[in-house]
Amino acid sequence: MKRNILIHPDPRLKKVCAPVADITDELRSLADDMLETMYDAPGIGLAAPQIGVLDRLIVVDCVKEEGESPRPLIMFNPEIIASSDETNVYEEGCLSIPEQYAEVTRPKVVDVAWLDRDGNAQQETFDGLWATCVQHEIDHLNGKLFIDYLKPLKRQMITRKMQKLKRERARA
Ligand code: K2U
Ligand code: ZN
Repeated sequence: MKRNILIHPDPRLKKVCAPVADITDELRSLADDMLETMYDAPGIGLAAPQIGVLDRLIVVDCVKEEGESPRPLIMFNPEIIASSDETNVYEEGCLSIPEQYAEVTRPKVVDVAWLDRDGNAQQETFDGLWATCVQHEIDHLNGKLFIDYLKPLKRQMITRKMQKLKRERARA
């Protein structure tokens, strides 16, 4: 079922998440809920801490061309094992920081290793939007948000906007 997405600032979004010891049916069901929540947002990635679960689990699907079949990826304990010196700049957003966008520079190509929903080890090289998204999601597992790459003044401005948004939502 669709889960509620935590909004920054929230202490749970700053935590380093725990590795998944074994992939249970409960975690598989959580991953399915995360995909449903991501598609509904809509987004192209979602990390477990964003729905308040402090485990190392992310889902991504960066297929954006209409007509192309979706490619939902469920990644347990994802790790970046290599990244290119060449970098890419992308205007990022975040479902936990709605309506705020800023340019973030990241390695252009990353090799990622993870366990899939059957517990099998996977490894793949990502570039373009997939590389940006996977790095953005793995940052979430380490308590890092895209605004942490911005200058302090810009970060504080965004944080204050989110605090105002949360006050308004609480009153609604
Ligand atoms: O982690 C999240 O909040 C999901 C983000 C992932 C993301 C952010 C920036 C760049 C790539 C991925 C959401 O998908 S934000 C919505 C979005 C949708 C399409 C392209 C960029 C951002
Ligand atoms: Zn995010």
